[in-house]
Amino acid sequence: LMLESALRHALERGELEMHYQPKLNLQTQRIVGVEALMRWHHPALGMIPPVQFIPIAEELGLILSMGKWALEQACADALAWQKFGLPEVVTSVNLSPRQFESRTLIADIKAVLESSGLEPSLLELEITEGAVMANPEHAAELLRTIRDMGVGLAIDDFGTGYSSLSYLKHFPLSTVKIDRSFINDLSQDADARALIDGIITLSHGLRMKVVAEGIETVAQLEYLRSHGCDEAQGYWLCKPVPADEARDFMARHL
Ligand code: G
Ligand code: G
Ligand code: NA
Ligand code: MN
Repeated sequence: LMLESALRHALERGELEMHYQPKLNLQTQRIVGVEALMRWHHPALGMIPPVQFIPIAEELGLILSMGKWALEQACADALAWQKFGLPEVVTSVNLSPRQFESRTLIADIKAVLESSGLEPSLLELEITEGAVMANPEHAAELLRTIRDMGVGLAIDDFGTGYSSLSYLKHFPLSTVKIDRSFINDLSQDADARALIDGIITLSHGLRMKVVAEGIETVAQLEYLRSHGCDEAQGYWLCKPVPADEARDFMARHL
């Protein structure tokens, strides 16, 4: 209850912050993207993790304004990195199911691209299986509109939700993110490896890029590289860090 009322003021009080986790291209060894992840720094309660506050924000409908702010902040940071002289990277922003259902989503994306001046191809939106499966026909139309704007679309936590594979063919997705639970089980579980291999083959067959998340060991990295996975993110490379640290990390890893 206390968290609820505190969250209502978090945005206006400047308590929200975006952190960024770099993504490595496994073939070129270059940093090619970052995932933007929201952080709430409450003055008394300290750092509150998104698993605690995102569901509350969803419930209270606050996720719409918070999500719009996240999009604006991520695009602004991306543009600042470009002006700093860094090579272009794709910035991925998580969209909650509530945002995905919002009538203003398309207008919000257009507005943030226009006001920031960021190239649409340098923005990617991460959505979950649940968000698109709630209303697949409506989702397909929305996704096509976003795709036609030149913005990338990733399906997040793939393999954990509804296991309907047919929608991968119907939705104009550019990226599949293998859920970190599969990566975690990779070394001791042949079934996890079979699933990973299957997701990579399937995604490439449908002309989608594959990103593995939650890479914590070099063994996991090497497995994914040798099995054709395109990109990786995880603590092994870099944890999510504030914008200036992300910029410095990218500058050190050209
Ligand atoms: O670091 P991590 O604890 O950041 O994130 C935990 C969960 O919170 C993830 O499922 C992630 O997708 C979600 N999350 C993090 N940042 C955002 C955000 O900006 N918007 C939404 N909708 N979800 C986010
Ligand atoms: O659900 P989503 O994929 O958006 O969430 C990303 C979450 O994964 C964030 O909470 C982020 O902090 C976390 N994360 C990123 N890299 C790693 C990792 O290597 N190991 C673990 N356990 N979590 C990670
Ligand atoms: Na995500
Ligand atoms: Mn994920």
